[in-house]
Amino acid sequence: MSTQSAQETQTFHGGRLVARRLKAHGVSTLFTLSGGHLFSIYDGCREEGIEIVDVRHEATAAFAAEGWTKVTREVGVCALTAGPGVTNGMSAMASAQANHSPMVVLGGRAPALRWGQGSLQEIDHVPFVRPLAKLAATAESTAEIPGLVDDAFAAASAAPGGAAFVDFPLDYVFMEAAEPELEASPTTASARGAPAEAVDLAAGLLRGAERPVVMAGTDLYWGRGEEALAELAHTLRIPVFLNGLARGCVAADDELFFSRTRSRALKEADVALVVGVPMDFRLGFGGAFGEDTEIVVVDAAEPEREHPRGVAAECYGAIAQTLADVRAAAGAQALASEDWLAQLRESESERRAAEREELEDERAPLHPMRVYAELGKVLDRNAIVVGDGGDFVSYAGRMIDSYEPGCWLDPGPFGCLGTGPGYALAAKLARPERQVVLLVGDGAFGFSGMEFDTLARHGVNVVGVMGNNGIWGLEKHPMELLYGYSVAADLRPGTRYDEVVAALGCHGELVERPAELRPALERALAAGVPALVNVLTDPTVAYPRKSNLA
Ligand SMILES: Cc1ncc(C[n+]2csc(CCOP(=O)(O)OP(=O)(O)O)c2C)c(N)n1
Ligand SMILES: [Mg+2]
Repeated sequence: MSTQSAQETQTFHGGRLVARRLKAHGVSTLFTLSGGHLFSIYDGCREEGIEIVDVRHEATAAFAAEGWTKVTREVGVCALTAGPGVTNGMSAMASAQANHSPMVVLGGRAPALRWGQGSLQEIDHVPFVRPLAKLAATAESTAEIPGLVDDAFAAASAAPGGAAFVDFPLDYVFMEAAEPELEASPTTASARGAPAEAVDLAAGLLRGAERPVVMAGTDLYWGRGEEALAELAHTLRIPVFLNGLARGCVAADDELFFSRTRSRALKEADVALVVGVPMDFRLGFGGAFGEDTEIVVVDAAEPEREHPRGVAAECYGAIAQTLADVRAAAGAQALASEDWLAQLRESESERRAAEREELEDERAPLHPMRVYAELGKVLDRNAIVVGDGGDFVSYAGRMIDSYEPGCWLDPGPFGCLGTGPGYALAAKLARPERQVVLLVGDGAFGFSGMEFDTLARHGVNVVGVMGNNGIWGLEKHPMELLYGYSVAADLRPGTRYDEVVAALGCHGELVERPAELRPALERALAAGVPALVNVLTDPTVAYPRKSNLA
């Protein structure tokens, strides 16, 4: 480290100051789409060795930042140009808010000197970004840039995570200032678990349980609680159900992992340890559990919304530590849960056996289940699978098994179509040695299909698998059920999206019959360029849906 006086004499332009703080926080990659307001940040990144990955829509830049975070648990960063660049990135900020994904959004901004005089793309982003962000602020001088970037990382990372937004007036990023002495990487999350009384209450409830369950979600992943959860579940013998980013935190082939019996298990549980997941629509607003189920909530922070039902214990604090403390307080002896586990295993096996017919379905166009049966045969254990679509992705949610944390990326409860290519781009850049497979509906493809150009230009070999049913399936089927007809729900059947990506420099495959699928997948995975396997799927198949969205 250089001395204080040496640092004070050295000045950098504002963009370089931004980049130097990014580097200090370990950022290697910046997602962006060009705009003059960002040039000096680019120049700074170039000087600091931060890779600049440019995309075709700012939504993708911001989704890629979120995707980076989701795969690595390191804060992802994007830079959006002033005005429309920032407005285009707002869906991703909302998505990060709903997913608790820490990310930093850097905004360009019209010059401060002329503020209010009508510069190009002059608009104050802060008021409309603030409701979506952990922090929304404007640099008021060049000198304050480094501290503000640090504030953004700290705000984004504090549980619950989310987007932090800082914009930089054009004049301030071109001007120079000295770099203050700052810590190398100042953000470290608190590791303090929940208070002892809450932990003891939770442990006592679990000790008395005969039909315990763990239902864990996204905050488990953010809190790096997978090992503590596995230890607790295995010691006490508790079946585990996972959703969101918690998928893979207990491997799909772990003897305590269950998925098909979720409805039954949650309803019949006497004690449910609900870890890192809100009781929102995905858990029937608490109604997924039985009326008499005693709920023990474990999360990183107090909930943003009131719990929709009474809970018996609440443990708020660092999740990994809290789970370890609950395990210690509950003792090392297994619960009396073996009968319960055996019953669940039996119904899990029955449900899986009942799927066999669909998995072997010979129809053309294909049944989505057949698509996943074939895909399952070529996926590596650590493949990263990204879902972007309606029914096609609902089937994937059921069928794709995850064995490691950070291997399943869906949009989460904000449910924004078009997230997939950004997530997949970031995932493959962060984990180039792994398979990254993007499952995409034909409808979803329309939002960000141009990003296959981005994948081709940057040599990012994502393999897309499209369920092309020629409809907005997840909307068409429910509307027909409700009204007996549907509007605004049809797309063009059989569109050659494979030819679209081929025109963009990717490898395209069309699959019309089941037997063609596996060889096409193998060719796509080996293509050495990004690829899309355009699978024609049966539009009459509707995902059997139970969850109450409203
Ligand atoms: C940005 C956005 N717009 C609209 C929706 C509503 N929506 C949810 S699923 C869906 C249909 C998706 O169609 P497709 O990707 O073709 O998948 P399919 O259901 O046909 O398998 C729509 C329109 C949404 N979730 N996000
Ligand atoms: Mg569709």
